[in-house]
Amino acid sequence: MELAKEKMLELYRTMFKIREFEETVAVLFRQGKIPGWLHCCTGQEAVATGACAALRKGDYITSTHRGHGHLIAKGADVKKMMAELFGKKTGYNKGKGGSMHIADFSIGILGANGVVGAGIPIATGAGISIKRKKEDRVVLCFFGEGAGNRGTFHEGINLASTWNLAVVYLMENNLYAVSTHQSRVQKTTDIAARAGAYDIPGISVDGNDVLAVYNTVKRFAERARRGEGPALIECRTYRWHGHYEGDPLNYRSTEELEEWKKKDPISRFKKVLLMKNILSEERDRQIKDELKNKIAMAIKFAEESPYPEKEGALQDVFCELV
Ligand SMILES: Cc1ncc(C[n+]2csc(CCOP(=O)(O)OP(=O)(O)O)c2C)c(N)n1
Repeated sequence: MELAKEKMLELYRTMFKIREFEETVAVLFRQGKIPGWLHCCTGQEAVATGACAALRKGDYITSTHRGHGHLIAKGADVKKMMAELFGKKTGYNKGKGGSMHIADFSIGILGANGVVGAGIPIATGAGISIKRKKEDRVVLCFFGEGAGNRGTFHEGINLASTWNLAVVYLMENNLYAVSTHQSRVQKTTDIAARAGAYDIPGISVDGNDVLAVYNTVKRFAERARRGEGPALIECRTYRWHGHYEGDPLNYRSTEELEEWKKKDPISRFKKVLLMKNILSEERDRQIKDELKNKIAMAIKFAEESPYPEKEGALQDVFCELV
């Protein structure tokens, strides 16, 4: 189905916003302004963007350690994200959680997650809550191909299939789990075939094609919303940066990276938009300037925000039992 012009432009804007966020925080990290660890998703923007655009505001997502793109695409506030990355009090977790622990329940973001594969049972659990409360929502569960080899993948999907839960499991296959190529830990390359073990639909799509991701997620999210149960989608993509910022990257070749850069999801989609006269070079510049400005404002906000007081270090850590 052909999307409306505004929706197409929105996809383009979101992908660029993610790219700008990631490229900027990578520099800030090298400058020592962001503490801790940083896992960027540059190159994978089409997955987060296409998938979240296929959801409704009330739908849930679960994310990963490489979650900035998922959060931005689901509508997170980049100012609060940036402040969190800086460790500032105005951040999503008052600066005490950092990049891998951002959540915003008000817009269905059930959390990034530093534990690989841990979002899968959370998504299944959210699916159970939707079913019990008879709500009109679906859950979209993002995880990497590394996580797909954990027990949580099989346990989570098995239960969702048996109980017919409204969860779409989306594997972002960027080929590497830290430095380990998928082929070293997994014989099959046909991830979608695993869905057969749970008697649910499984499909692999080009994860650098935002429209392919959008259409596929839309189809299976609507199917789940109708009560027809979960699905497994594999999106094939590639991360341009290292596993973490500072990764020596001695496990893959620059030729491989260059090949994937030719499939850049943003410039590919720009060509489509230009061809359809939805975008002009001038409008493209305007969009990029607006979004660069938005990210620059987020940095200003983060830089000008205070650090949390040391007296509050143990607040929000343990929950009060009533
Ligand atoms: C349970 C667990 N095991 C190991 C780690 C260390 N670790 C962090 S990220 C990662 C690789 C994850 O790969 P994948 O799921 O493919 O996601 P990607 O990094 O490619 O986005 C590993 C092993 C962890 N955080 N949690």
